[in-house]
Amino acid sequence: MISTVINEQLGIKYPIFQGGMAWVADASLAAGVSNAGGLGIIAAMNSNGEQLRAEIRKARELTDKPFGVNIMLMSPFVQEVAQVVVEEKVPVVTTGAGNPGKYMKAWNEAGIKVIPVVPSTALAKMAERNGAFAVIAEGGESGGHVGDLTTMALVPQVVDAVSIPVIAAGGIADGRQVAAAFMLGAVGIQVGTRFLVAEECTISQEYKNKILKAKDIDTVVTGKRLGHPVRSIKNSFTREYTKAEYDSSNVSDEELEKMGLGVLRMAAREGEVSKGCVLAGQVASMVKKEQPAKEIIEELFEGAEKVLGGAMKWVK
Ligand code: TUI
Repeated sequence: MISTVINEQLGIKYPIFQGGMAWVADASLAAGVSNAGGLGIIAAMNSNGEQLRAEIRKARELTDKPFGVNIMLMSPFVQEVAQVVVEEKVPVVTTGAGNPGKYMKAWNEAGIKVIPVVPSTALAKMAERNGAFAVIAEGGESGGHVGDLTTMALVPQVVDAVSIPVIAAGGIADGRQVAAAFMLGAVGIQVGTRFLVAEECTISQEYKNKILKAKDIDTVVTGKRLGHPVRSIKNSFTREYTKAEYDSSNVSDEELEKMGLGVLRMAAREGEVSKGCVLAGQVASMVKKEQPAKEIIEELFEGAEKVLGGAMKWVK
C-alpha cells in the first residue's frame, strides 16, 4: 500500500488527485474519485460563483469524503469563485494558469489547504512563501494549459527547491508512471487524461472516443502566440488555429482570441470533437477503456507497487 504524508493530511486512501479539468471535472467525476479513495476536484473554470456553489453542494450529496475545487486564475469569475470556496468551507483548493498569491491569505485564514499548480521552481518557492500546503509540479506532457518543462525535469527540481510536499502531474496514466513520480521525489500524483473515460465522467461520448482512439503523436500545443499554450488532440480546430497562428501573420490577436471562444464546451459538452478543442495529455493513447474511477485508481497503484517491488532486480 503506497501511503504518504498526503494521505493522512488530506484524509484520502490513495495519494492521487483528479485534475480539475475545465468543462469536465463536475460533481459527478469529483465525487466518483473521492468515493474511490482519491481526491476528486471540481473545476471552477466554467462556473460563476453560484454555479460553483451548486456543484459543491451536489458533490456533497454524492460523497461524504473530502474533495477539492480547482480555480483557474484566468477565469472571468475568479473573484467570486475565490469567495465561494471560503463560504462553502472547501478543504482543498488547487489553482492553475497563474499566480494565486493575492488570494492565499484569505484562503489560509479560512483553513483551506492551498495547492497551486506550478510550472517552475520560482513559482513553487513563491507558493511556499505565501503559505501553500503543497504544490503540484505539472509537466508540459499534460493536457490543457501547459508550462515549458517536462515532468521528468520539473518534479525533482521543484522537490529540491521547496520543503512542502510535491505532487507530480503531466504524463501519468499507468502504474509505471506513478512509480516514476515517486522515484522523482513526489509524494502524490495528479491524473487528468485517464479520468476522462471514467464512468463517472459526464463528458460527451464523442470526446471519450477521441481519447480511446488517440495515438502517441496525436496531441499538439496551440496558443503560444497569445501566451496561453494549450495541449489538445489534433483535429480540424487545431489545424485551423495553427494556420491562423503561424501561417497568416495577417490574423490579429483579437481574431485569434475569438477562434478559441467556446471550443472547450463544444467538445466536452456538445460532442463537437472536430471543430471543438479536445484537451488531452500526451498519454491519451495509453488510455484503453472506459472504467469506474475506482478501477482506474486501483490499477494505477497496483501497477506502481509491482514496478516498485521489482525495481531493485536490475541493480547489481
Ligand atoms: O491550468 C491548467 N490547465 C488548464 S486551464 C484550462 S482553461 C484555459 N486555459 C487557457 C486558455 C484557455 C482556457 C485548460 N487547462 N493546468 C495548470 C497549469 N498551470 N499549467 C501551467 C500552469 C501555470 C502557468 C503559469 C501556472 C502558473 C503560471 O504562472 C505564470 C505567472 O507567473 O503568472
